[in-house]
Amino acid sequence: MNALIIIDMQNDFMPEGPLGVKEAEEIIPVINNLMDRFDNVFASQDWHPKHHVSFASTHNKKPFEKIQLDHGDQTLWPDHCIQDTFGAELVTGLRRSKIRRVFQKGVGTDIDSYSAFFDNAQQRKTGLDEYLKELKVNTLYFTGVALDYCVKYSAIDAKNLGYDVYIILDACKGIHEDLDPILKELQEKGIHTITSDALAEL
Ligand code: VGL
Ligand code: ZN
Repeated sequence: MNALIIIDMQNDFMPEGPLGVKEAEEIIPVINNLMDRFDNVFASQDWHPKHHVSFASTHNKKPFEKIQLDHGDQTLWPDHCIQDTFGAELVTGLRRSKIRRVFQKGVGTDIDSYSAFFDNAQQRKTGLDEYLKELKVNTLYFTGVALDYCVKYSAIDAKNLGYDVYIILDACKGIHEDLDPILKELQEKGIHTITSDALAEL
């Protein structure tokens, strides 16, 4: 059993949003076209309370500075994906009706969550793993944003949780210009990369 996992395709991560990922809107049709090929489709949703610990504004600092928290470094971001705002909604144009369930993350005020499975201290679970295991899903295909943050950490957790993991490269966009070192790191961990064209031929 396989599943397509769509990471954080939300209005605030689109190019015009406060934490815009370059060209992120280009992958909406790519993801939509992939949906029918999978047994299950799930999405994650970055879902922060106001004054979240990951917001630079909370600390009177500038976005992209780093601070030290108990469990490690925290990069500070512009305010984004605040619960119940338009920016936190799944992006307009995504085929919402095809998504079986949406898992929210980053909901605690004092801790961030890049992964769709656990918070950044690897403590709080989102419920995604339990749900997938109940459905006997063993192979995961990741899409969405940002390839170098939430897609990356979700894929690493998925691999550690025992899934066979693929990242669909043309269905992801990253924040950094040079994604090659990240792709290399992921491949070294046994995570596969594939394109949607190659998938169509399987
Ligand atoms: C993300 C930074 C902060 C992501 C979420 O979805 O990759 N990045 N919050
Ligand atoms: Zn966030």
